[in-house]
Amino acid sequence: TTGPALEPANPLAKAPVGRPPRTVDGFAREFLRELNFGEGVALSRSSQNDQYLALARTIRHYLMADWLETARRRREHPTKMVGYLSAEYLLGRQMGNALLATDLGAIADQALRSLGLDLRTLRAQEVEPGLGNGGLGRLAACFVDSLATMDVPCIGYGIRYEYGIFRQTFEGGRQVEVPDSWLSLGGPWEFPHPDRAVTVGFGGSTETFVEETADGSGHQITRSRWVPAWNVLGVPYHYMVPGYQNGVVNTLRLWSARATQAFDLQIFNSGDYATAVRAQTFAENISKVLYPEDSTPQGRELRLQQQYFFVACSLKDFIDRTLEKDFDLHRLPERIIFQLNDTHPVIAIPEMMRLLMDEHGMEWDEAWSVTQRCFAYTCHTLLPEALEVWPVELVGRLLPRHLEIIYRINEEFLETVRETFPGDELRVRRMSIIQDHPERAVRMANLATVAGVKVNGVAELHSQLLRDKVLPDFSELWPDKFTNVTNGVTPRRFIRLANPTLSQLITDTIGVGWETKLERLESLEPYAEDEEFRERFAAAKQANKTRLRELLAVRDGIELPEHGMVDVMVKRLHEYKRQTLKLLHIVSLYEQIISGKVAKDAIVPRTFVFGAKAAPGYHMAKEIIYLINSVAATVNADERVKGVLTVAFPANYNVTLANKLIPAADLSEQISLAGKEASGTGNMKFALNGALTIGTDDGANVEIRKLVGDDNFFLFGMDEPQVAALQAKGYVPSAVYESNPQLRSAIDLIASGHFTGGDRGLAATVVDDLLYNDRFMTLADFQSYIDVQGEVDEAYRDQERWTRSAILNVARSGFFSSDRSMKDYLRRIWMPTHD
Ligand code: HBZ
Repeated sequence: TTGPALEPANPLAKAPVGRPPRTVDGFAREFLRELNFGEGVALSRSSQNDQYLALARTIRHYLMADWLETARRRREHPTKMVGYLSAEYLLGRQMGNALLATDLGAIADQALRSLGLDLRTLRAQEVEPGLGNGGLGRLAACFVDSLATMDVPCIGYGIRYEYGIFRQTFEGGRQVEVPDSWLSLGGPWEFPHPDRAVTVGFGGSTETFVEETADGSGHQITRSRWVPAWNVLGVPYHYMVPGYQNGVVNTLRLWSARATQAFDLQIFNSGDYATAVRAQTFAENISKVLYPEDSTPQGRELRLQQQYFFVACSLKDFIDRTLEKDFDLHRLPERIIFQLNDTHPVIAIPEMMRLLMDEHGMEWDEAWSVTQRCFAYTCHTLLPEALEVWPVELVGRLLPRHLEIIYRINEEFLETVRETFPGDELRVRRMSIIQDHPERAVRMANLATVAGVKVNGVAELHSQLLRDKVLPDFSELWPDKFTNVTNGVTPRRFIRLANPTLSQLITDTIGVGWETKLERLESLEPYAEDEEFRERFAAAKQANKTRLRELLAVRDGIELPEHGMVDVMVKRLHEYKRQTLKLLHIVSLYEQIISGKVAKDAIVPRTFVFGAKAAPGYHMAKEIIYLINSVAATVNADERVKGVLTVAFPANYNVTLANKLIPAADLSEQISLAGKEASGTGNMKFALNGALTIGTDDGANVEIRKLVGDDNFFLFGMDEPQVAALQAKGYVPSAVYESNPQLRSAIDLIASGHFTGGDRGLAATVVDDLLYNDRFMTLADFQSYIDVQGEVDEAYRDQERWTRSAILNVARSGFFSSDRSMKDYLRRIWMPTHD
């Protein structure tokens, strides 16, 4: 791209050459061309994977002209962009979404049929890119989808992990992790650009030198520069992010690490192969695997390497490649706002300072003024142990220049604090970017808060608690810095793709276009009183249940009953999310039936569905998984509860499975201890698919309940102030156990070894924790949960009433579109003056 602009002689080369025809024959021809000339196989000799790859490349063609066109338009009229910096993008399968975005589903279906192939079978070949852990990663994927749909210029920056989140299997009921080699059969959705690789430094030291100031005054200043000890290459891989049927395709740019020299040929020739490739292995390890811990940062060196690697590549890419040449960097905030998805990319702040000063010659004050306007920070947690801190020793060793910069930022910041609150050294210590105990470390959330234009939480309650409990000193100092943006989910993937039957019913009823104007779901509200609509709505739910039964039979060999309530709890396994509370409910129902306390037919038949991965090193979470599987096996095999209680725990819950599970749910379990779940986004997906929620007053549940109404939401448990009060008073779980016979019977049955083949030891870890620790107050909320589950049963017996409520959940949840979240980010954070 250097030198004079190329003026091609052939006018065809100026614009994207012709789009492929949107006809069945045209599509079939494109597909065959890809199979023959792209994959190099004849249809008669092709495997299903060949066909899948050729189909993916065919669909790509239809997006390509829009992609080039979007890029050209953005280059010719540069405006302020969003640089979304996220270590995770939990994208889910690409093919269905690409077909929806291009509206090619029907054409592709017929074209493949004409060749004797089946679209559904080929779609099922795709291994989803699991480049995220859970809510935070999926949120990033929803946000880039919405920005493309709203034609907002955005580049999503992240890491192209060679191995995404592990594949979960069960052996003897215990979780076993299998590496997720999602790329092994080819990555037809990515575009590698090795020629555009970026160099990133690590280690080494800094040196100071004296320089005359740029103003010609002859003054000298001392500056610092970094001499890294080793370099790594970042190779960008581009992914298309298509808007919904609007001709816009944005870019997701994920970085893959390579060694700067492939390997040392001399050493190789001398026969020491292992030494020769060591540098390569070392470098490539950086983007090898996603860390599967989603709440307790382990402070591992490789993790900091990953974080610095991807933000260094991204900032350089933006400044050197995306911005016009010779753009005055003092005006950088006019062109970019980098949104920091949690603390994972926060090292971008000192990196920006380093670039502006050491590579672009700015002085501290100018660089700081620019940097402070280029970043905004989103916090996704309330658990103090989830806030990242990096040991000073590690940062100094890996990024010595950045540590210097962080120290200076801190010095100047603490000066402000001392000026504002003279004599308050305790406050200074609390607010410092550097903590002293238990070890000297950099507090990344403090750094982000000091440098960011705005700090936001992800639901109203969360943003309030963030101000009051997590960062109170900062909100006192800078009240206007804090804001809320309630999370959202993309209706394209989570309604249209996941739930075609409901989508058809909605379109038939309120017309087209709701997918991008989700508030229009409001107009479904009167239909809650329309009997024919209710029947169709209930039939759609039933069809989704049947679809799930068929899937789980094939996928997991799980047999679900045909009728009854489908009660679903799917999310990462965490003590604060309280899967054990759900388990106690199941065990209690079971115990009451087998002991004859309750008649079998007094209970509404239910299928309980769990989906949850545990971080591989999270021992308690893995014990809970084992216990759920043990209870499932026992309950499902017991004739006394057959047809009434069924427990299903399909392995490897992921986006693909979510898309089948959520539309089939009657009841959505959102039962975290109040004050612990920042927002939740699964809760929104369920409501939008017509499930009723049983939930605590936590995260976005609060807003869901406010919108759908108390009559259409099952609230239980303590609220956050009650939790805080109980905590202060002193919570004794064993006293709750002693005083509640129903709870006692359930826990005793587990402790007796009934579900664990008579082995009491196998249940002891979970039982002992509940009785003697119970950090998340499961027992304290037990009775309330059981009582409200009784109300759920009663409501479900009246199917007409239930369906009415389910319809109102759909009609009143339009607020939870991620398009709305993006509008809020635009107005409150990214472009506050422009409305
Ligand atoms: O982010 C989740 C919150 O728990 C959830 O309440 C919220 O709805 C969602 C989106 O805002 N947080 C995560 O998913 N966090 C992670 O996955 C994570 C990953 C790596 C980490 C820390 C957290 O080092």
